[in-house]
Amino acid sequence: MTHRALLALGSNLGDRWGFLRDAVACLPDVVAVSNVYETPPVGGPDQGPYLNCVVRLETLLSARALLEEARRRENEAGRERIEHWGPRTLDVDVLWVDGEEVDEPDLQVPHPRMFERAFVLVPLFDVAPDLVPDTPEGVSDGYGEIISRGPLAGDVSSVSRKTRSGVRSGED
Ligand code: GSY
Repeated sequence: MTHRALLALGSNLGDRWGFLRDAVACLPDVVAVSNVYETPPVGGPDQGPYLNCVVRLETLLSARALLEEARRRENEAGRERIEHWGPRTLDVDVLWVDGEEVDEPDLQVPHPRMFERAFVLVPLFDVAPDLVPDTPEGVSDGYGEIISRGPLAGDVSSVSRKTRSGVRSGED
């Protein structure tokens, strides 16, 4: 039996749209892709804004196997691990796997900060609204602002989606 898994993607270096698109195209078992949001950077040095989205998978893969997929996608994007929380071409985090909990040094699922980050919760709501609390607490990175600014026009999935009115053009 397959199970649902959620992965968060972010990019704030180089061809942000291209890195997200390539990663989504190469990830296995993707069944839904959120809108893309431009979000202020959280933590780390002074750096540019991120593009963030969340993908939903229906998969047989475990959280550990999904982490390996995530690392492969990051390496393909030329990700360099120079500075903790520093700018990056691509970040792929395993947020959630239905029925699985992991607490190991290199992998915690559910992701320990997923409910504190507006850049995760807003796109997560697009593809798995049941996982988003009605009134998220302890979110400090501009939840209301990201929602009111809305998603960017543009799509990182190969499945075309109609551009909705009121969305900003966000192509770099
Ligand atoms: O934890 C993922 C990488 N990351 C992000 C991100 O994806 N979006 C925003 N807005 N800030 C971030 N800071 C880090 S580190």
